[in-house]
Amino acid sequence: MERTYIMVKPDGVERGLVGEIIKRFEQKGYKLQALQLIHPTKELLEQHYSDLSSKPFFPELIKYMQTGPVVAMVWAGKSVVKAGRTLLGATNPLESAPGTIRGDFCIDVGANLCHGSDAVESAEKEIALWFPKGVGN
Ligand code: DAT
Ligand code: MG
Repeated sequence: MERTYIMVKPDGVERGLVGEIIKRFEQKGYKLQALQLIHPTKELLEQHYSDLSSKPFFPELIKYMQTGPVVAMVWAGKSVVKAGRTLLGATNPLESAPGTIRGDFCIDVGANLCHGSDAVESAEKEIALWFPKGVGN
């Protein structure tokens, strides 16, 4: 079964949107396989976002991701990687469609509430990175 890595970022946790984000994946029909509240280290975040290390916003991104705990999750189901990205909405919340999580709840690309893997291979890499002991099933 296809899996993806979904993470509620510090602003999503702080704003009390964890339940709302979980609800949208549940009501779509996806299955929650693992969930953990994590205070990520700089090293973990730099690995997670290694593809973006040359971007000008990278230092700020790593700093923002350490402003509070994140909720790390694994979701499973048919085409969950692509459909998960659709549920999240476009990266820039000003371009995210209404009805998506980012489209409904935020306006700032630097605080866009949630992360979702962009491909099956990156999903498996991210799951291994955030759940090094495995997801238990
Ligand atoms: P996504 O999170 O939609 O996969 P991404 O992988 O391109 O987007 O970027 C990761 C995060 O980095 C994104 O969620 C928010 C931040 N980011 C991306 N582009 C940015 C920009 N132009 N300015 C500030 N932050 C940005
Ligand atoms: Mg990305």
